[in-house]
Amino acid sequence: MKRALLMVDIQNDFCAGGALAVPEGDSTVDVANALISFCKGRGDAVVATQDWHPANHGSFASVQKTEPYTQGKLDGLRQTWWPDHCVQGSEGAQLHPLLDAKEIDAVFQKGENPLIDSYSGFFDNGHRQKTLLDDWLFRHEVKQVVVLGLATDYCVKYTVLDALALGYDVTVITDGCRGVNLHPQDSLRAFQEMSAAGATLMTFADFTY
Ligand code: VGL
Ligand code: ZN
Repeated sequence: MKRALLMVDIQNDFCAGGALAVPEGDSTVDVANALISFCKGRGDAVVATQDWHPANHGSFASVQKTEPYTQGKLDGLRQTWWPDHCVQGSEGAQLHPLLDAKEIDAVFQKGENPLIDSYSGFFDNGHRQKTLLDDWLFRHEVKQVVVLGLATDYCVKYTVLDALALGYDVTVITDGCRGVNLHPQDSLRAFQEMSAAGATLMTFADFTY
């Protein structure tokens, strides 16, 4: 079965010193690099997503003139207002410099539409528009995706749920993920939701055993 490693949003703004720093976000990089090496050695594809917002993105608290980490509605959907992050072309939007980027076969950007947020690598939050990720995986005959990255409770979760709904076999590398945890149990609950929807949860050690 053809497999792809799918690394979600391992970008400067979600790591230490970034605009939307996820606690211990950097610790995903070592796991990602070890998995890249393991998966490449087995002939798997390696792909990544990249949060890629215009400066006027509607999910930014600054655009809504409100406080970051509060909530409202964007395009009829519940929305958390975020600090400005992953602005197209900025340093913060770049993949983490220690990520072994030369091994990545394709990067899929998301979140370009200022009117709607896009947590999943496959669709925007309203499932109105699709990225090129599903088509790419189909063309490369990928049936199984192995997911890790940032953030467990947002982009990893929605990417995994969409992958399952699209019919992929999904494994989540739990120790390769970190969450925002606006509420303390959010990452735990996200892992439970992914598992209940059909994802296999494994540590890096289990996966590479
Ligand atoms: C993400 C919040 C806003 C993520 C992206 O990558 O999980 N979270 N944009
Ligand atoms: Zn974002």
